[in-house]
Order: sequence, then C-alpha cells, then structure tokens
Amino acid sequence: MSATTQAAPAGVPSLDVDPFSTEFFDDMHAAHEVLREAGPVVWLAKWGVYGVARYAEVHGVLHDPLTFCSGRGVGLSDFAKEKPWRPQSIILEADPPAHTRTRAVLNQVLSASAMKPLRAHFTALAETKVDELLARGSFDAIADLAEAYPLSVFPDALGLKQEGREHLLPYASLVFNAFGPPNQLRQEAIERSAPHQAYVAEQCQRENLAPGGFGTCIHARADAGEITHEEAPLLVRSLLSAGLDTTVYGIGAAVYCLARFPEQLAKLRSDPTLARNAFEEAVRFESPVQTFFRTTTREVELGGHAIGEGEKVLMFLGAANRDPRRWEYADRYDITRRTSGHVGYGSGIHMCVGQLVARLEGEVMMAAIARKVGSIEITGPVKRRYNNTLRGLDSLPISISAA
Ligand code: OVV
Repeated sequence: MSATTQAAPAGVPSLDVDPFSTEFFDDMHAAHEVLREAGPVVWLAKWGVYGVARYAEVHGVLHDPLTFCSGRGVGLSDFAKEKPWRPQSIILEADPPAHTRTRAVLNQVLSASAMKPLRAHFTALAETKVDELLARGSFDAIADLAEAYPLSVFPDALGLKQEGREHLLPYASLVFNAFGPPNQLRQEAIERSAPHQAYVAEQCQRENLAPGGFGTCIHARADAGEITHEEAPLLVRSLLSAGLDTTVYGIGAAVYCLARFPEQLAKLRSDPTLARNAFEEAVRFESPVQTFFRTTTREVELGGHAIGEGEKVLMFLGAANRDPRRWEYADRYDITRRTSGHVGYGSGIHMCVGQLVARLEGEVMMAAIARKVGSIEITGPVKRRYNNTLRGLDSLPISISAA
C-alpha cells in the first residue's frame, strides 16, 4: 500500500477519496457525484492514477483502445512494471491485433445462435427456482436466488463436472478483487487463492469439459485452427472468471431493485415483456461491475488535460451510468427507460463478450418473477459485500407472495 499520496499533475483536480475503501463502497453515489463534478478528469492521489467519472469521458476512453490499452492490465497493476498475479488473460488483457482473434472465437461461442438451444432450459430452471422460493416464502435473495440460479445453469452450460464447483464463486471474487489496488481485499484474496487457481486450471483442460458445452466449443475452435491448443484453456478460464459472479451480482441487483421499487414490480407484472429491459436497467442502475482501468500508450489529451504515456486511468462505469449529463432522472430505477448506451457491460471492442448469456439469465428470471410473484418485501438487515470491482450485497432477506 502507498504510504504517502502522490502529487497531482498541474491543473488536474486532485482528490483524496479512495474508491477501493469500505467508506467509499458504503456511500458511493455521493462520492461519484464528487468525482463527476470535480472535472472531466481527476487525479486520485491515494493511488497515483487518473480517474474519469462522467459518461462522455468514460465512453471516450472505452472507444480509443489503442491509446487506452488493456494489454498492460485493466487493474491498477501495470503489467509493463509488475508481473501479473496469474497468467494474463488473452482476451480481457489484450489489445488488437492479438485481441481481435481471441475475441472472434468467444463472439462465436457466445453468439445469438448459441443462445437459442439454452433458452427453454434456462427458463424452466428460473420458473422452478421461483416456485421453490414461493413455497418457502422467506429466504435470502442473494444466496438462495442470485447465487443459486446462475449456479444451476451456467456451470452446466460451460460443461463443468459437479465436483469442486464450490471454488467458482471464490475464484471469481478473487479475480475481481485483484483488479484493485494492493489493499486488504486484494492481498487476502491472493493469499488464499492457490486451491481456487488449481481447481480452475484443471477444469480448463479439454478432457474435463462435457460435450455440447461452451468449454468444448472453445477447444473445437483450436481444432479449426482459429486459436492454438495452448490458448483454448485460457479462453475457458475467461468464462470461469467472468461468467458466473457477474450474473450473480446482476440478478442480485435486479431483485434488490424490484424489492425497493414496488411500483416497478407492478409495472413488470402488468407487462412481462418488460423483463429484459428491467434487467438491463438494473445493470445500469447498480452497475455490478463498477470500474476498470486502462493504461495510456502515448501522450494524449483527455478532458482538456495532457496525460503522459504509461499512466493508469480508472473508468467509473457506475458513475457514468448515473451521469445527469447523459441520463434523465439518472437515480431512478425505471424499467421502461431507454437503457441503450449504458456502460454496465463496457462499450467498444472489449464490451462484455458474454452479454447475451447474462441477459438471457436476467431476462428469464425477471420474466418468472413477473408471472409468478405478487409482492416482495425486505424483512431484515441488508448487508453489503465488499469487492474492489463488483458492487452487490452479501445478504438480502426477503419474503415474497404468489401472484
Ligand atoms: C471481463 C473479465 C473479467 C474477469 C476476467 C476476465 C474477463 C478474463 O478474461 O479472464
């Protein structure tokens, strides 16, 4: 951890807020407003990095991937100066032209046509889950719904064996904590990472993946010569890293929205075709993935300031998604809003490659709730879960009644 703070470049507003502290996570919307209003670019003295929190600059950085690169890591650590904590991702932490080839493979494996055979099964399991929870009446919406539902569909869709699946959420939590600075969240996660890393490395091998799943599909692209047989396990690792916890947080966000805004639940019940947009709006409103960094590859002008080469820039996706310059009634959860353009999945060449899987899970869960649930009530203390990148809850006790 940095013992002292680092001086701001001339003219850039310097802030001493730590966007990776529990105080920040606890009162994030106020802190986001401070970041947006301080200027188009700020200096985060605690970590010696630039930050952008307005929609225009976040969008601008996302759409200039050659200047604001990913190959030096999308966390605080600069891979040009520090060894990555695990072998670098060949899609997330890559730039064109290398990224273009690996991205094309996952684009195909996770394409709209690949979703078609999954929809009926994902829908049936969402309906079964909601029926089971209606029968219980009271439960924890995080463990029993937001975690339980993706765990019931995604590992099977990937083709994972049953044994060892308890490593999946801890591994993803580690990956997203590791994008942060060397604070306690990151350091403790890495210290405890060995068994989770060993599990994941093993499941990425072809012989451990069931036929018909996303994992086997990726290995088949190596047979076709689109990637090498050494690259295939690393692309499977990307799905294991990014494909489960993100949807847990997304569905958790959506249920938390419906629980807090009963008039939106009423609207959803009256028109279940709003299910997909209700999920999308929850992704904008809560931004389960809050931040990513880029690294400058040259001197560049950003928000009226000259920024040197090799600087880290932190993009506040969650702040951009509520920037009043871009969104009317930004702080309102409105399932009929035009959500397109939100950066909850990023934007540009790195925009979430698994977005169709995420939206499928989110949509069918919201649709099952729309058709079956009459009311949602929060019945106990709401507890936040702290992670350097992901925003969500540890516990959301609710009771639900049948429609
Ligand atoms: C988007 C994302 C998050 C975490 C890990 C990865 C990707 C990866 O490619 O490993």
